[in-house]
Amino acid sequence: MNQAVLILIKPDGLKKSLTGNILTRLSETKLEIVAAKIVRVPRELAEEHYKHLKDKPFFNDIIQYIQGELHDRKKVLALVYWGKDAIKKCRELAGATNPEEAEATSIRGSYGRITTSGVYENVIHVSSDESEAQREIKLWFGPDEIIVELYPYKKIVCKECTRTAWA
Ligand code: IDP
Ligand code: MG
Repeated sequence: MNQAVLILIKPDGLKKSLTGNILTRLSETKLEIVAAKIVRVPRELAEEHYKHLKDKPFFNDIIQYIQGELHDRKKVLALVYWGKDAIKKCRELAGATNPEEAEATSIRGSYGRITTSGVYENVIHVSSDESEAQREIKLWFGPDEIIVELYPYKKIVCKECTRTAWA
């Protein structure tokens, strides 16, 4: 069954210059990239993304982590991969959440670490299931930023909108 999945290369992945390596690993899946962008992550987006973890003791740490506060890289690379069993394939390649428990050859096993303050710096985010993938993709991307029609959308006419354009 074709699925979409949100992938984030987290700030530690960018700081360690792992973008190429991670994308090469993901290309083993033969999935299609249908959206991609660099994002400076506002706190509200970070909190919404990780809202299922808001009662965890490490919540504030992972908000800072995904915003790049720990790595002097205040951005993530966000992508949507699409194709057969996309979530399972990408989660398998990513490996377990705890990089010390992740298989050594997985992305997290190869490149992740646990900081002295206990944050799992695991270089990549992969949506965990289909409903989370849909929630996350809608949070990170608008319909116009994805080159296939994943979910129903509507047209909004906004005459009074202000937007940025090239001068
Ligand atoms: P996932 O990224 O494998 O889906 P989640 O449980 O959704 O795992 O956790 C989100 C992120 O929060 C993880 O990728 C990791 O960076 C961090 N994290 C999760 N559990 C822990 C923990 O027990 N200690 C420290 N950091 C954690
Ligand atoms: Mg998760």
